[in-house]
Amino acid sequence: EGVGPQEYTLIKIELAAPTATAAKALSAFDLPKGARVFLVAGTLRPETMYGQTNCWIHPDINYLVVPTASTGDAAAAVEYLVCTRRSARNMLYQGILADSETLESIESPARRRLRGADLIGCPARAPLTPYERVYVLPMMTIKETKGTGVVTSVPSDAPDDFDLRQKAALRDKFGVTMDMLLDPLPIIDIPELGDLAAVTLAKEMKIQSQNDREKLDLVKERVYKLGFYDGVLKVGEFAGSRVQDVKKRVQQQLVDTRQAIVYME
Ligand code: A2H
Repeated sequence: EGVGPQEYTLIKIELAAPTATAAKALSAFDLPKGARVFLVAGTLRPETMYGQTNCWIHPDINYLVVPTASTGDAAAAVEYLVCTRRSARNMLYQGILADSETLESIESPARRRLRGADLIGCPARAPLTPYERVYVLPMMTIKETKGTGVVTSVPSDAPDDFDLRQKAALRDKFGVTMDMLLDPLPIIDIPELGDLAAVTLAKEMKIQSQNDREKLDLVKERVYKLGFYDGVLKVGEFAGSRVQDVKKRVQQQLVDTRQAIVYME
């Protein structure tokens, strides 16, 4: 990790229909009628959002549910973000949150929190991916000290975004069913590696689990570098363009359409 501030794109993934467990947990927050609830996933790769297949949360993290700054449109429903307390504090300083939030309200030990486990299995809507619904799934390697504590899954290009199909015990523990697991989508073509680079390299390197840290980091590094310098988008408005030429434009478009927020830490 670098020394300077890191810029993340926070992708707004809207809860579509909460499960019974999630609905019960959320009802304790007394959100105003019509409130929209978004999981916000921190990413360094907004140009890969065409390939999202699910949203990762950590089952044991207690998340905050924070209102965003008003758009000036009084009729618009209030939007709430699900994120770690640490990232909410950063968002406060960056003007992302509603004026009602203060350092005291965020730091208060009495502040109600939402357990990640309660959101597992919820269908959600993510921008740019062709899947109409992606599901909230558990990931144990999410760090509370990075980004928002929510990660979006792009298995074609992120070797960390592993496959729960091979994890029967983990699925059973959290009530994850096979229909929640969507296939990786080919979105970026990398010469020599093809259009499912992370999947291909993970196979080649015989990566068995998320605990193969060394191998995973090698693959991550390679896919990231090659994707950025040699990758060409295959889908969407910028199909045919090189990743490095359009990364910023994809981010800008997501921000302009209020589907993402720029966030620093
Ligand atoms: B990236 P860096 Cl396609 N815990 O997004 C663990 N990982 C986290 C996290 C957290 N709290 N918050 C964000 N991340 C992930 C896309 C992606 C990412 C692709 C390829 C590589 C990649 C889809 N997942 O990251 O330590 C997020 O995954 C490889 C570096 O700040 C975020 O970008 O460098 C990345 O790690 C940020 O990691």
